Amino acid sequence: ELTREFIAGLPKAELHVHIEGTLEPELEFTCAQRNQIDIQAKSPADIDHSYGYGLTEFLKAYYRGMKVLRTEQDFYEVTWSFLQKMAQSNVKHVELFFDPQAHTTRGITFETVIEGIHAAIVDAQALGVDTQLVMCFLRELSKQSAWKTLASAKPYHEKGWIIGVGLDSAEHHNPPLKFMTVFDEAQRQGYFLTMHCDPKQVDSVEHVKQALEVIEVDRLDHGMSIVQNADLMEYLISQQIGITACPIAYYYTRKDMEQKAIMELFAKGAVISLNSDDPSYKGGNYINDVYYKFGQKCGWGEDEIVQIAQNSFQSAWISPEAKASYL
Ligand code: ES4
Ligand code: ZN
Repeated sequence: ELTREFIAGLPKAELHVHIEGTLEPELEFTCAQRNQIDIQAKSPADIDHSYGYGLTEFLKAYYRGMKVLRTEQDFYEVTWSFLQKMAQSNVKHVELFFDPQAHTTRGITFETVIEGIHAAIVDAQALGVDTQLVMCFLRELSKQSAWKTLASAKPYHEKGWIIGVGLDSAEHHNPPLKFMTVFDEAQRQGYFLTMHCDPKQVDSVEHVKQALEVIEVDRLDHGMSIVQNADLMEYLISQQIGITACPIAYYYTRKDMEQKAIMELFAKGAVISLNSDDPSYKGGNYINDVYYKFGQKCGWGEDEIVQIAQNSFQSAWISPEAKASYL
């Protein structure tokens, strides 16, 4: 029988979490006060991270919440608070998404964002949490804006502070191909590549196909619609390309955990991991909650959960030596 204690004790990697999506009401309130931003809340209890159904409604809440993040200290604190939780959850390795354009478009500099986040990452190493940053482009913004962001990131990539690039936010009419040349250049510069492909997006299978065959991503975020195309699924599995599932997060935006697709991918030997996505906006469910709730739903025991944790390290962007130390 699966217990919370077993999951809590298991070393894991979290590969799909957005730092802005970990901002809890308490810190949001603190930052709002410190920065004198009126968020119409007299206390953290007045801050509501719930929203209706669907990606658009979620994104509205997500962008509204992060407006209180303005200074290096704010970015430090949101990251530090999250990484402390990861240390307490036996998460050994985190690949952390951040959305620089969600801040630069509000007049916050790229430097402010990355310096704050990075300082917390350095401090969390002492807690036994190893963290790497993955910079996402907002797909509803222009290709030119993504190019500019890639240029801003260059000195930090060269220092080893950012290892990968991803693509997130509003997917409708914003397919992977829109950013093909930007991803080509990122790959040339030595970044790992990943992309969100929402299984509920109308062109989802086509987007997965573009991500795998044209962009040649190193990992796929969501992408659960891949089970609808046997050739693509066979390619993902034979190439052992990691795929990150966030079943509890899906439940909050789509009322569907994609359980069937996840179980099929798992049974067929795909390197599939379980992740939290935006825990503060998905009912406060962090990675151990995701493992427990989804594991229960599937009727999994310890063996399956151990395999999921192994998959998380297997598909992490870490050295073979580091991987061997976790497996
Ligand atoms: C996201 Cl759930 C989701 N979908 C698309 N983009 C995102 N960014 C943060 N969470
Ligand atoms: Zn995500």
